[in-house]
Amino acid sequence: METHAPSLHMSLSTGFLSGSGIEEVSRKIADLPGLFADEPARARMAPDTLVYRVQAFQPVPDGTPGGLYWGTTVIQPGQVGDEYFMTKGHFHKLADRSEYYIAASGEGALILMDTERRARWEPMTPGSVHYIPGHTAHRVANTGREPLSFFACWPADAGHDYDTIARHGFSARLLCVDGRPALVEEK
Ligand code: PAN
Ligand code: ZN
Repeated sequence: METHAPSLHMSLSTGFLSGSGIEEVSRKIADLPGLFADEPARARMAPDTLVYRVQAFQPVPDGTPGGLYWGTTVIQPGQVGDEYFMTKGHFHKLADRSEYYIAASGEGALILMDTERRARWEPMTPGSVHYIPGHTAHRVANTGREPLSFFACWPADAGHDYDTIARHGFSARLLCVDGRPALVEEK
């Protein structure tokens, strides 16, 4: 019987994906107006400062029921004011779709918010596995001094609703308070 080498490879230590069919997106400081509480501090930073990068392997068309996607996100260490570098965060467009995140390296926090706007967070350390239930907005912050990388697996028909978060934000922000992460409610 013939064997085929898989077309995708992932480093278990960094999450870096290589192979064919990988899509990449980078989010720089200039791409993230309004994301952080201290917008003047963001606007003063070098616009091409990298905040995070996503690599995604999407073997079936967007929206395929039953399909699964795989991706790696790497968030750089850094802060805007006293808020850690973080992802934009989203609900899924098909709101009941769930997702797994697995931390590969670095230190971080998974911030979750349900539809009643109740927020909580889970520490991310290498090997920690996080189940994100449906109807739950999710975002990750890098709370450490090294890049934070994590793997994600999500349904191909989940889609991303960024709009709700862009308009209303999360109800709490992960800030560096006395040198430690603290989830601080928005006033
Ligand atoms: C992840 C995220 C990734 C980047 O793959 O898309 O970490 O975060 P934002 O999409 O919020 O910018 C995922 O949750 N996919 O569903
Ligand atoms: Zn998601």
